[in-house]
Amino acid sequence: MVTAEETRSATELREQGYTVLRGALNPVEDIQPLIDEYGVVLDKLITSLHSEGKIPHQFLGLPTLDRLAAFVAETGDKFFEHLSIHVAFDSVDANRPMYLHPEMFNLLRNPRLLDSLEQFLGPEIAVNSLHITRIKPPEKSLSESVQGSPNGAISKTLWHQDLWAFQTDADDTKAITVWVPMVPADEENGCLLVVPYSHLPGELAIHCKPSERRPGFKGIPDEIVSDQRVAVPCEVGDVLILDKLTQHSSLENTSNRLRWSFDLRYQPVGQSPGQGGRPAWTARSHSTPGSEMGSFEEWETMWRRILAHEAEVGVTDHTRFSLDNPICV
Ligand SMILES: O=C(O)CCC(=O)C(=O)O
Repeated sequence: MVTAEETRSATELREQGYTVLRGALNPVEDIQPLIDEYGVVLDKLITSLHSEGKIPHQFLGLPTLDRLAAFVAETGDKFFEHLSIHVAFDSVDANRPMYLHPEMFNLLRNPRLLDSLEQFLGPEIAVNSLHITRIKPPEKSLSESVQGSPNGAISKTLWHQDLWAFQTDADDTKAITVWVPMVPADEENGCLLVVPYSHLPGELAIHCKPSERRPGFKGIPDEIVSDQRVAVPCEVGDVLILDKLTQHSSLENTSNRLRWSFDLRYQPVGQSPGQGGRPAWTARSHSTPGSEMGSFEEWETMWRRILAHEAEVGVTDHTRFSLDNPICV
């Protein structure tokens, strides 16, 4: 059932390229179980890394959010894959770590979330495999190398449009970005910045890859991004929806608090996912409920198969960075 409020959100997304669904999720029922699960997974990870002599501290006595921030600040991206559902196209390791745990699957298939996405995607909704974990400790606690070369998973995210991360066969796919904060996100701890209406020209803005002049840079050069930038603070339970052409970035975490979120991608069932052969799986189907992925175990098995297959055949980075524009060199 589509309410008047939902219709306004769909109009807002179409017209300005983003919309915030305030209170779409219940912090206690929908978010806290995932925080609790991270606490357990992190504890096991730290215990095992420490017993193998790979980390000197166990960050004991800290609540989950502080322990997560302290662990990531100290280890950077070294063990980040264990905490991340993003699988980059740069490894041929079938056993690479990934955050494959039940509460993550429960968030991807959360009924309240899917209810709120129907207004944008219709009644047949698939999860695109382009989903990313962002765990950003205060910037000042990060190593100098991370601060000098921002890594959008653990430090600020540079300007980009999400379309760059899709292959061209997904150009017509009606994928949307669904940004879910695990903690309140504001201008101090690095909420998102968007350029309203930047999706309307309909073309991919120039995305540069790292070059001699811009080592560590990947994205749209700041100087060609409009000044009309809007910060989008969110509370836990809010969900930010972005068009895949909307230009966005994140602010730096200048606070003393953690900034933690997931950016998920959903699309209508049956459209091309544009993810190098990784399938989009059905999370909701009113017409064929039996096609929905029913259990965490199925999801885990799907990913284990994907990783094994990619290790066997090799994977290629399919993103659309350029160096042929003068601004990129
Ligand atoms: O959370 C962030 O820092 C970046 C999120 C993002 O780029 C996205 O949602 O596409």
